Amino acid sequence: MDSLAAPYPTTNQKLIDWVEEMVALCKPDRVHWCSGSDEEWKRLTDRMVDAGTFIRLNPEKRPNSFLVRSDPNDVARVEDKTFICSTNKKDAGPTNNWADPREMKTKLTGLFDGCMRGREMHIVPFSMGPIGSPISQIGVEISDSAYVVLNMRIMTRMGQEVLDALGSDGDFVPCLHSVGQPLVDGRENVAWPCDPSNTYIAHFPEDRTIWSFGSGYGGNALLGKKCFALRIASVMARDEGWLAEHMLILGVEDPKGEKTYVAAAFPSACGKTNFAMMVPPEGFEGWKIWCVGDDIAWIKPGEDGKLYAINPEAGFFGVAPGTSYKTNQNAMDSLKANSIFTNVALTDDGDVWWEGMTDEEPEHLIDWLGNDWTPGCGRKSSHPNSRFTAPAAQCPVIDPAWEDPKGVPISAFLFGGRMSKNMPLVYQAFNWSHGVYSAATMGSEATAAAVGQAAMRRDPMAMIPFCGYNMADYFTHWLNVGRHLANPPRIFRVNWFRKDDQGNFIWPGFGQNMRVLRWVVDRVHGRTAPVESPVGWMPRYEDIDWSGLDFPSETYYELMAVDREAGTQEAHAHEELFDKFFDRLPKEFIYERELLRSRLWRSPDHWFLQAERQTD
Ligand code: TSX
Ligand code: MN
Repeated sequence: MDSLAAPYPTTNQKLIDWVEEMVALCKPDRVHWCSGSDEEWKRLTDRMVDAGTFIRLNPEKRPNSFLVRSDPNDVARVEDKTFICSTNKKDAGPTNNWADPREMKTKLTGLFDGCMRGREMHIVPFSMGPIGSPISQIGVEISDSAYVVLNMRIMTRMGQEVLDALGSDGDFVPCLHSVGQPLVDGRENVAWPCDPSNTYIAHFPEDRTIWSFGSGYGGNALLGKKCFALRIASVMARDEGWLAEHMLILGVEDPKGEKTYVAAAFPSACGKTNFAMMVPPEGFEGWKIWCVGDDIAWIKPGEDGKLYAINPEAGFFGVAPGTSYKTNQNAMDSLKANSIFTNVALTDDGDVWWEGMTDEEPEHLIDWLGNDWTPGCGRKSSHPNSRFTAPAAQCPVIDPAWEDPKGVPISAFLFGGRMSKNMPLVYQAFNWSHGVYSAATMGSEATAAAVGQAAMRRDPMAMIPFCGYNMADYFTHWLNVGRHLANPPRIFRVNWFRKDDQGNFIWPGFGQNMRVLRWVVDRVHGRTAPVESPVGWMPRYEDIDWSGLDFPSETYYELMAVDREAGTQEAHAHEELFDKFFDRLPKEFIYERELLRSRLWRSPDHWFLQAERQTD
């Protein structure tokens, strides 16, 4: 019998065998190997417009761009349906859902059996990272969703070039995806097929494969991103001595043209994309921020004992609401064309709008559910997790080295949460293990409605939803990576979100964060000496470049204050996190915590910046 999948545009037997097996399992009507060509893009987008899934935006306002409305029940990653399927439950760790790999494969084989009947199977070869870079990896996603294909074409390097790079014996990560809605028994297609009641996002770290069923949205369906580049890649990184991190990468260029690269991890809703392409404020003429990536970093030790990072992605899949020319002009300019918008509102002139995009609300919109919307109607026009998918190459400040196959040298790691009290604007860790400890204990405040009080949600390295193995082993891996580096990056904690007693943000944030970055760069190059505080090395007021901003030293010391009592409570709270990992927690963390407690209790009053301010 002739194969549906032939002719093959590859000689890779492992790939051919896997595709044949998946065709037999999923039973699609047609099979299409994606080339990544413009003709293919035109054919798929035309088809999606005809099917009513895509709305073509006004070509004068937003060329080659489309709006998509998902099923209202398929709007975000589904963490409770996300599984790490390692042989031993303990290898998934206490922060992941675990399922037995054989049981999960049996269950999913049942769900995938015939799931593509009446549909086309797309085979999407993709490279995470520049094709041919020694840090890059190849994946192949099989999907029955053209939305997935078109997003993968923006978010990754996709198509024939990747098959050529794969060659006949190259290795790849097989990623199987279906929206889970076969067109059988006379069922009509719908604009956004999905199966929320049977959704599973399953990772098999031991054979490095991904099976995703039932959802067409974001990280559930674009399997190169969170599933591969973080969950599976973190396992590869552990085994091979590198890091796969939930980090943005940016380059700071000083007026002399010297470039310093920084990688930074923030939990969600901290403005990572804004920070990644920030515009320096007034007073910083000659300084420039270059963006390498806004979400994921793959980081490997180089021959010179430094860490080198690539952005494995080729696009931005950013949260739309709150993105504006005021908060992030470079993101706005990145999505002027060739972009896909999901679950935002449609304007009367065929463009998109979302909450926070402009100061003035349009007089009329079609909201993300397809209903009429007017200002004051009491509903949001866009879903809070609505997204833009835009090519990174369109970012006006994309770093000239963003596709350099050897990566960019990382001089500093920043870790930051959202804390309204007690956490200073910035401090530098005393050393690598103290830095890893600081990163592992970070988190963000979530308002616990019941108590009406801010509760800490710990999110070590912003990796809680994305580490593909036991996070205690992940901490150990971090400690080990630093130990073997001759020139490890310096580690910093930052917090843009401290509030005063009236509940106002103390720090203006956004472009003003450049002042913090400048101190980080000065520290990295040994150009400034810090003060030793109980929590870490800190800048004095006069160590920060204040040109162009009127920021009084009293306010600064309020922002930087470390409180003996509150700090001790915080250190105590770390135990709660550590208890989860008990037997596998690195010993270093026990000692770091004791050292922190000792510094907080035994330091004389003048070591506390709060006290320094009062005695000035
Ligand atoms: O992205 C943010 N960043 C990083 C930017 C480079 N946001 C938005 C967070 C939600 C996603 C911030 N919000 C930042 C920040 O540094 N800081 C704040 C808090 C803040 C909000 C509004 C103001 C100031 C601070 N407004 C005025 O000062 C007028
Ligand atoms: Mn992310």
